[in-house]
Amino acid sequence: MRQAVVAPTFNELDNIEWFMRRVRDELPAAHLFVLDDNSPDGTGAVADRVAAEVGNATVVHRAGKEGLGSAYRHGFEIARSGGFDVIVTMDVDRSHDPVVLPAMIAAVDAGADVVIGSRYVPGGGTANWSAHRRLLSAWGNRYTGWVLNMRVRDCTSAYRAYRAHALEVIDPSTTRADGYAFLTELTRRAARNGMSIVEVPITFVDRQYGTSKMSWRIIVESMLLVTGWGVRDVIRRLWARMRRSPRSTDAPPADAS
Ligand SMILES: Nc1nc2c(ncn2[C@@H]2O[C@H](COP(=O)(O)OP(=O)(O)OP(=O)(O)O)[C@@H](O)[C@H]2O)c(=O)[nH]1
Ligand SMILES: [Mg+2]
Repeated sequence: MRQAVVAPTFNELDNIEWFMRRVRDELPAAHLFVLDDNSPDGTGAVADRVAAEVGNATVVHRAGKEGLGSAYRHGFEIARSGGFDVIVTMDVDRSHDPVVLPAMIAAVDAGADVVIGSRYVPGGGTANWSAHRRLLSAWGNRYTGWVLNMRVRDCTSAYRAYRAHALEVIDPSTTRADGYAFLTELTRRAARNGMSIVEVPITFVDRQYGTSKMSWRIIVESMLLVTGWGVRDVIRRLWARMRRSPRSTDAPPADAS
């Protein structure tokens, strides 16, 4: 299977070289795509140098910071036109340990459409997170799974492997969200299309170098969108039930006059 790894970066100077070399160690045959949003700290130039050293890597230099969702949509499009069979997405900040990569690829090989590196299945977890971040993420994920009626435990993990065909059906190009909601939307589309979603346990390590781009705006965007989708789903289900019910009819009233 031809593998691509898509990795967006913004100000990851302390992490980018480690990341590219570790991914190359774990997946020697994968093509690595780094999408850098013109990081002011010079991440893009370091990525260019390391790409030349490790080979089979492309650095896409984007004009400016446009958000994670935008970078992923761009990366997916490039991977799609490159004819890859499996597309992996990862954070560059050492939160996603490349050691799990072979297990994720193996799960796709074994038949999964979407593989999620999951903090909330047995064997998974978070290291060195503050209590408030742990609670926020754990409850955010529970709420999302419940509202959207999905069995997935970790809807917002960005550590994933997609079968190329699954990504065609999910069609990320028609999503608009940028933060966690973007990841939730892809998960939701996979679940609604009856895809096989497999969660592989990971230990998520909080970033130690560089600065966080997490913000309240991203969290609020995510919660509002998830709630909106959930309400829409409930209305759709009720509507479908009403149309199926023997007492309801689509025919107009016999005589309205
Ligand atoms: N190209 C691009 N990459 C981004 C952008 N924002 C974040 N990233 C990258 O996306 C990945 C995840 O972003 P993080 O800042 O780690 O987000 P997070 O994991 O939710 O939060 P922290 O780990 O607390 O920083 C990292 O590799 C970032 O460098 C962006 O606007 N453009
Ligand atoms: Mg991070």
